[in-house]
This record gives sequence, C-alpha cells and structure tokens, in this order.
Amino acid sequence: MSNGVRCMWMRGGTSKGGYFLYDDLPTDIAERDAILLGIMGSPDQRQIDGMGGADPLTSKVALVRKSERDGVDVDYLFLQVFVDKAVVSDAQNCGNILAGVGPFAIERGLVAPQNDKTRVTIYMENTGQVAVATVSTPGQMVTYCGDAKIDGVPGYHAPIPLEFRDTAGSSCGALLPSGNAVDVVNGIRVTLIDNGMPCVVLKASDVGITGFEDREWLDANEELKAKLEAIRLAVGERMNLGDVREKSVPKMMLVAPPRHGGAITVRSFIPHRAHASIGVLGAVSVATACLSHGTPAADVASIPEGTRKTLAVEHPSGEMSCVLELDGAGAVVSTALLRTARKLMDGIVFGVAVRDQISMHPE
Ligand code: NQM
Repeated sequence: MSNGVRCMWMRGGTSKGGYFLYDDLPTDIAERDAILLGIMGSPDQRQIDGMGGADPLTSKVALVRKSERDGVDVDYLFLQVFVDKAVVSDAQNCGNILAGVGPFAIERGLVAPQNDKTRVTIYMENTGQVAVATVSTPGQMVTYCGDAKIDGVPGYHAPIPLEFRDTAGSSCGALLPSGNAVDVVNGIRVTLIDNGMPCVVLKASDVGITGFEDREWLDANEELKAKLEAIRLAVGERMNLGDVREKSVPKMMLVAPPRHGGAITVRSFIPHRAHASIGVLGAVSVATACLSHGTPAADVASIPEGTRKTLAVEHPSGEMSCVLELDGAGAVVSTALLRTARKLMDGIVFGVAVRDQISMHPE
C-alpha cells in the first residue's frame, strides 16, 4: 500500500515533528488523523512503527497553508499526536513547532524571501492569534546556520525571533479564566492562567518537591503525577476547557525560586510527562503569572523593574528568556523570545492508516 505524503521533518525550538501543506493531507479530519497516527506510529509507547520519538515533544505536526487573512502570510494548525493513545488533538498551540513554520513556508514557496531577513506573519489557528517570525534569508535563501544558541538544543543555529501580541485568554477566553489570581484546588493554591497556553501554576513545595528535580525523577514519581492529574481534571471546566481527560491542556507548572540569576524555576508536566525544558507559550504564561501579586509564582519569583521586562524562566535544561512588554496598567501586551529551527528531512513519509490496518486484518 502506498499512501505517501509530502512532508518536511524539522526541529522547531526544543521540539520535533512533521510539517505538511494542508493540501497534501485529506480534508476529512478522521482520515487525516488516521494517517498522522500511522506516520508517527501511535498508539505505542515506543512508536517503533513510525517517525515519532516516543515522547510528546517529538510527536508533533504542523499543517501550513497560504493565508487569505489581511496582513497574514500563512495559517498554521498545530496537532499533538499522542504517543500511547490513538488521539490527535488540536486543543493546544505550540510555540516551539511554530519556530519551524516560517522557514517551511518560505521553502514551500508560500512566502517570498527578502534579502537577509524575512518576516513571516503567522495566524495560529488553534488559538486564533498572530505571531511574527523573523527568518534568516541571506541572498533570499533560507539558512538554518547561525550563531544563536537555545538551551535544550546542542550547537548553534540561525536565530528565529518570535513575537506574540494579545495572547491573553488564547484558549480559555480570559487571562485568568476563573476570575481569580489564586484558587485553592484539592487544598493547593494555584493560578489558572492562559497567556498563550492554558496553565495551572503551583508551588513545587506545596506538592512535596523542591522544583529542582530532573525530568527522569519527575517522570518516575507516580504519586506526584496522580496528585497533579487530580488537580488538572478538577480545573478543566473552570478554565473553560471542558473535560480535559483526553486533552493535552492545561499544562501543570511547578514553580520554585530561581537558582541561576533568572526570574523563576519551573518544572512542567505537559500534562502527563515532564518537559525536558519548557514550552514557549507555557513559559510566557508562567512569566505572566509572576507579575500578579500574591500568586504562587509571584511568591517565589524575582522580577526586574520597568515596563519592558526580560524574565529568564529556568528549566531542567537551562533557561528561556521571555521579553514581556507591559501597558500602563501593568498588563502584558506583547512578548518576544528567541528560537531556532532546523530542516532534517524533506521527502515522502508513509503512514498506514489505522483503518487500512483494520481492513487488512478482518476478524
Ligand atoms: O508552550 C510542549 C513544546 C510544547 C509546547 C507542550 C510549546 C508552547 O515544548 O508553546 O512549545 O507544552 O506540550 O513544544
């Protein structure tokens, strides 16, 4: 059976996945998702029969098309392909995979490259918001080579600065969807917040850990994970996300004081595995929570002065610096941060659709 699909495999920030043109996949969502599950090799813990890397961070998909919206170059839909479940979810955005969208759009001819740098305006369909990525295009050609370094990725690459505006309430309808800066859930003080990514922010010490543990230790701690999942399921409705059992949001963000001169330390669960570093919009949402007085994040954070603040969010593999621009009332109106991306493969990928597998082996 040959159901090959044109695809570019890319690292976007600290994540990795398949980038597709919309037109190269079926429009029927069930059919499309079956093909994507087959491509990734899901559901299977090891994703041995597919391209996925047995990790939610490497089981991601971007669908990209030329935009018909005013002032926008391309539309980007992010899909999380679950590793161990036959689930493909569009319930969240992804700022790391976003980093590859600009170069991909230029390489596929959706955006004309300019000399030296090309600004690509991207409509993020998952949340209905816009981001601008600046791609290095010396001689009107995309380059992935450069001298930018991001923590969590070895080596140096071309910088891809990302800018976001008005991300508050991206999926939850409001920055603080419960109307409170602090709620108490299962006896734990939490901030329910969405500045680009729905997050539950709580103090690591309130769930019995320091917040400086490594990913492997966190992933092996079933008792902690059960405690966090109980909180997550309890707040889904309050965050306007409905039943979140089969959703990859909200993310669980465990915070502690900074240790390396940054603003805060975070260990995140996305939501069932610990993140190796931190998500882009997840970091922006935690950084925003630091600015609300009396919240668990503000209690442990060290915040610089001024209406333009750089908050280094410390994570298990280094830090992510988020630049927050505040208005006169202290609300965050725009954010910027640095990512890199790299093209890994451009060609045809094969995904045996789940329904084909079933029809090949009738009962
Ligand atoms: O928060 C992982 C990642 C992400 C999401 C996740 C992300 C973001 O690191 O914008 O980038 O939270 O599922 O790719």
